[in-house]
Amino acid sequence: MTKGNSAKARRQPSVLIIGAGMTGICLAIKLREAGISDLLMIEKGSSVGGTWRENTYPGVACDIPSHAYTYSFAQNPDWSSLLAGGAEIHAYFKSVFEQYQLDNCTRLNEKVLSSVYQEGRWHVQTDQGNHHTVDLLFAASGMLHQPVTPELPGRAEFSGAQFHSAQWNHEVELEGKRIAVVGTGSSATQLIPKLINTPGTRVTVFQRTPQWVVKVENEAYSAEEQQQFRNQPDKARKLARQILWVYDKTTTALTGQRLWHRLMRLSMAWNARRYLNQAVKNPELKRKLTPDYAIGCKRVVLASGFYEALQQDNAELITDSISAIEDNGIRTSTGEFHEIDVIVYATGFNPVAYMRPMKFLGQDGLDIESVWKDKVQAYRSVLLPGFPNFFLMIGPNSPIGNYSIISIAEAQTAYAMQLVEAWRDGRLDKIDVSAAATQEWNQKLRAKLKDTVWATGGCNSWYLDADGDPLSWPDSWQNFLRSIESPKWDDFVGANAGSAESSANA
Ligand code: NA7
Repeated sequence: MTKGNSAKARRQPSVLIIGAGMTGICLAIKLREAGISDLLMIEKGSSVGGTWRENTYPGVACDIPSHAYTYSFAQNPDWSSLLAGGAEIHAYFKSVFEQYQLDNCTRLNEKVLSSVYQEGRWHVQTDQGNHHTVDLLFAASGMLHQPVTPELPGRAEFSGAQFHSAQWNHEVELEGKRIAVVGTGSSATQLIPKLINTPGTRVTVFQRTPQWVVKVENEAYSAEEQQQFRNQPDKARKLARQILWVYDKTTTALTGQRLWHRLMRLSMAWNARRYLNQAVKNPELKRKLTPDYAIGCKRVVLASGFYEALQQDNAELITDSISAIEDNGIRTSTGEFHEIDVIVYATGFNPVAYMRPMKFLGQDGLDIESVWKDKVQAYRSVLLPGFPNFFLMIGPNSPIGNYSIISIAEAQTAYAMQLVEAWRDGRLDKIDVSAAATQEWNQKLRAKLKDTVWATGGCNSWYLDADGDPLSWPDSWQNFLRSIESPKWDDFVGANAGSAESSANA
């Protein structure tokens, strides 16, 4: 069989991608490269770039060095510093989007309200009154996109401005204001120094749990270094590989209890404690900032100015819990009252929202809300039994500790593309895994997850679901790659891999 004939016989799918963030852009590029032209990407926001469009708080930056937070197929020699800021990263995604001319398959300011699988196709309804019927559906809506603002008593009574870190209100003038920051996660530790260094502010930080903080100086790249990256693309690639190697090793150290895992965690903890000891002299403040759980249990914070800023005269760290918000301030459990003009909730995200809250029905009316009622889980993070021809990108157990989510998205895209090709040439009539394979997969994952520091480290974090099971990948990056290197055809409903393989090779 000639290549030309084989191409003719192949099915040409219509494809819809929900979300034009980092993953959606990657998918659109790879689908087009595979010759799929009937492609639509729907984005609820007014521009592409997902989390980097949404998060505009002062100091927003990536906690993964820029050269490793770059598509492997779209290097960027121009990164300004080791850890690029949010606006620069957003500009990078927009430039890749433009470079690959994805604007002609993308609709902005349109939100998907429902996706229903009927008679072998997905029927997608949007808030603009549009209805799309497609063969293949991808949810690339990201993992941490639904901000959570705690229901603190009296929150509605507060007369000043209050907003979540991911919904920054740039209309609010901060100079000279008394600002409360609730939370001390990765977002808070980036924005707190900026607020403290804003003229005339008084910043009160409400910490529920201290963080493990590893010092990383965000050094700028010189024009000469950028020129070298431009002239020698291999130099940037090598740097990315080195960074990812370190991230892989440190992340893998969080996944087990063998001697080397524990020694490595000890060394990471020693490093973080040394920074705390060097940066914070006041014993009481040091005590408040010292974590009492294992390092890595929560996402490790990479910072260089957080401890330093907290010691400025206009900053205060409160560790008593918040009992109520009143008209003009915050009262803690000790009865102490803090007068506040602006409250910033740096309180994180719902990690299990995924493509929801849209209505999502699979085969025979199967409702995702009932499937996920007791447990949010997937098959190899990407597939959901009973929801054929659907791909959940960055689904449950996708995060690999602090590892670059771009590498993860690219690997999942490559896996999905193999399944798309199998559908196109008839090896799969529909892309659907069996419930038994999904159950078996999750049992294996859970057995491995129980040894990880996320499960055993004695903390609460967004890595954990409601049952306390980690939503992260419990092994090394290499093993993650292996797990989705190629589909295990026996796990698929009605797979005909063997005969199709032979016909394709005929
Ligand atoms: P995180 O890492 O989920 O941090 C949220 C912070 O907010 C954390 O310090 C929480 O304390 C705190 N929090 C949450 N609810 C409350 C209430 N009710 N009272 C006091 N404090 C509260 O979110 P981020 O936005 O910082 O980072 C999310 C990810 O985005 C990050 O890991 C990167 O991957 C990018 P807790 O520790 O739970 O006691």
